[in-house]
Amino acid sequence: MRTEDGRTIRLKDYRAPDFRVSTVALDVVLEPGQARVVARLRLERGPGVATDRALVLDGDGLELTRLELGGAPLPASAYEATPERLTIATVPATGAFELSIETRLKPEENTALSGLYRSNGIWCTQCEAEGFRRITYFPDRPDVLSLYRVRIEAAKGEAPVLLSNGNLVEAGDLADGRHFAVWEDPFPKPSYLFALVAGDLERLGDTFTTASGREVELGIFTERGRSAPAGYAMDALKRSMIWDERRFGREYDLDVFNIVAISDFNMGAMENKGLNVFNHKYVLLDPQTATDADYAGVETVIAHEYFHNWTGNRITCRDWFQLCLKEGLTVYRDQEFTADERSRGVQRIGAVRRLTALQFPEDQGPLQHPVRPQHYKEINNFYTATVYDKGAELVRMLATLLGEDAFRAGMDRYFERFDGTAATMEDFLGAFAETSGRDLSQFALWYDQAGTPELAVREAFDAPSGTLTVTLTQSLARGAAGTGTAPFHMPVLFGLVSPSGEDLTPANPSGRAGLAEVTAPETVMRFAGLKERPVLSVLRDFSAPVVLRHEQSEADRLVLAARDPNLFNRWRALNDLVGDELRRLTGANRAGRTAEIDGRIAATMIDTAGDERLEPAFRALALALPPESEIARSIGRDVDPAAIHAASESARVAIGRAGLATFERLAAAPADGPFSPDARAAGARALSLAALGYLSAATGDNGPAARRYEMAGNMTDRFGALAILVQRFAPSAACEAALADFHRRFEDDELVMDKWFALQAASPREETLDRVKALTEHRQFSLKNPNRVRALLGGLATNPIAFNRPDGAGYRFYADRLEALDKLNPQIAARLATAFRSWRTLEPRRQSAVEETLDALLAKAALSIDLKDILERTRS
Ligand code: B3K
Ligand code: ZN
Repeated sequence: MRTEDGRTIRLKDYRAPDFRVSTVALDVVLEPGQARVVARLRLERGPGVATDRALVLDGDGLELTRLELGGAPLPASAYEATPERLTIATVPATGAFELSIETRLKPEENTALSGLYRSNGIWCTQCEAEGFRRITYFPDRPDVLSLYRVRIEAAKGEAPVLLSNGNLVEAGDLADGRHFAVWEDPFPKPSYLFALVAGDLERLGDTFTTASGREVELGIFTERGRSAPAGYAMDALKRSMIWDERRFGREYDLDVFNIVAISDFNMGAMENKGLNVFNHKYVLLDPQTATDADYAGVETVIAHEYFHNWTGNRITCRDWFQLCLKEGLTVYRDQEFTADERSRGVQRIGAVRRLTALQFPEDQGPLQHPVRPQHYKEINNFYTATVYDKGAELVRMLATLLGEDAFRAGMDRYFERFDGTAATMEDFLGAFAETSGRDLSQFALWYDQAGTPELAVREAFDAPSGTLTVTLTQSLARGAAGTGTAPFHMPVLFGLVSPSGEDLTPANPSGRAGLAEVTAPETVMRFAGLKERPVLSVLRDFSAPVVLRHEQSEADRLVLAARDPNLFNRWRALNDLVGDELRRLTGANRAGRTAEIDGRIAATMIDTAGDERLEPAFRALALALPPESEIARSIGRDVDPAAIHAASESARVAIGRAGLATFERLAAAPADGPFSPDARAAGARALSLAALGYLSAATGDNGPAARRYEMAGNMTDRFGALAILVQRFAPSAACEAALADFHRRFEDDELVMDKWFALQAASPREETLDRVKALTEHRQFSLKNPNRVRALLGGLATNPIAFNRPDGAGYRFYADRLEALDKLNPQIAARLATAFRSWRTLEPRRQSAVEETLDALLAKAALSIDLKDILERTRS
């Protein structure tokens, strides 16, 4: 673990690499307890680099066992090797030269899961962002692109399958039951896209013919006996391949595309060229063990990693500051895929819920940073909601501003011009500026100015002349990142709606109807010739990532909630109405008063849920209360999470009572038939479970949920019912019985056990903390498995009551486990530590409890750079 005080790396200090590496020949010998790696690099000094500049290669925890320059061993006096760096003072001034480096690794002891490690007996690698330097010394930066040839050798019994990037060019048996395989990747790539997998794996195979007639062998590799549940992932892969051809004209480029499912993995998946490595959570599914949300997650992640083949791999990033170039763009692409494959409106609502729940608090707190950060200490801490999700919003805004055809033309230009290179945000935006002829310099501010802008909307209607005047005012407060506050160029989609739901949006002679391009601090729009005052539906589809301040009457919002032709805004009107109510109820709650949710709002929710003309998934979303964390963020100061939780609960009970008949009807399980994971069937299940939740709240009777649990024919229903029992009826005999039954049924399935751990950790009671403590001692809990850690500790962190106990016990316990985790896996520890990011908005007692906890943890001697970086920024 690196604990040396991290240097700050700055975008403005970027310099082209001193040395290029044209080819890499890796020879990896896997043996019990160790791996030997020989890397033969063909290097050349970059143009204009001083001829006496030493060769400095990155390392991380490496042990050098042999070094040759130009085929001859180097004397110890000619170089300096530390675990972190290899420095060779004198290398040829001109021309190419060869360096051969031998290192010895201990994959079994690698609990950080970065570099080469072993998971359940399977050797695998994770190199993004800086894991390759844990395998061999290398200029480990994304702008060094090389051709790789990889030879892997292992015992055939232990590792019958040997995989790396590209195409298989040679394989054969060796003495002593060993064998080897050689893989060659014809596309130059940065070291972070290197991958190797070796183990006793089972293969699910298929083929795909690209638009130009190329045959591609598809393989999904899993642990023995688990390839059947990879069928849906394979189907999602083929759909992704067709979609990228049709929508973006992008074909796959190698003869093989392999995916490997691994049980210990730091994130969702990794887009290594031709050899994606996945957390098995995003590959393995069957109706008895996976929920509809799991199916949707697999589809998204499979698509996302596949789409990286063009946005990330064929065109990569010049430096890690440009991370959004591949991540924001690829998230945008996977969102569009989901919108086309499922439902555009429902997809958009889900994406915006995610953005406001995860990115807004980051953008509005101490961990704030621009979509393109300007400095970092540990790059792994910048794989954030801001880079990914806000990054995707920026691409979406570009598409909205330019329109579909001009956006596609810009993408085509980008692919054409930068294929095979390591590019920047300027390169990307430049392609669009060129093809559209538009000036995107103000738009580019979105990448460098941190924070969520506010968009204030004022309306004035002059009845005699029938004129509506709308004033849009944008502003941006300077936040933790201290970046600029100049006005942005943003697309604001809008519409005018008659009280009966008719679309009155006037045609726009100078542009697209319903699109306002806001560039100034204040923009005024006038709509004349209106017979009556229309209802303004603004920021349709959430066309810009802003906090909207629209003083709109409840009556107007109720019109939009019931009738806006724009499905997204219909949802948002309802969601905002409910959000305002939850804030009001929270205030009343803290003042010791009782208050009830407005009956008209509850009625609109219930009517929407019962409206058969709407798709079930949308009706289910209409029933979802705004997340409590979202209410906390919008309150912004002196937050009492327990009061917000109580407000949500009382609203749920009141809505449940008001809509009892509707909820009884909807909660009846959807008709039995063969299970289908498609969006429509999933939407129907979601609606019925949401209704069951309200029914249970209204009646206080656990019977219906307990029965749904027992009768469930699939995991969505079973888990949905169990969640109601654990969230609403714990502690109770019914709840304990269901939890025990669930454990009995699924104890051998790791992925289902994650659900079991997560659910218990999320039960909103103070005593849950003791339960979580006990579960950390459970024989099936381990700090070494990221999924299990995320389930139990991550589950606790989202628990409004147990985590935020006023006595601070939740924070202290959490910090204690972070410290232990940090010794094994700094990346996961740092990620979990972001749970404290909104601490300054808490009421004083909890705030000082967090402060003490952070200070105590920061005072510990041996924290990783990763964890320390998050804690320091959070505390600042
Ligand atoms: N590119 C990887 C994430 C790597 C994270 C490194 N800490 C997965 C993805 O975004 O597709
Ligand atoms: Zn990605």
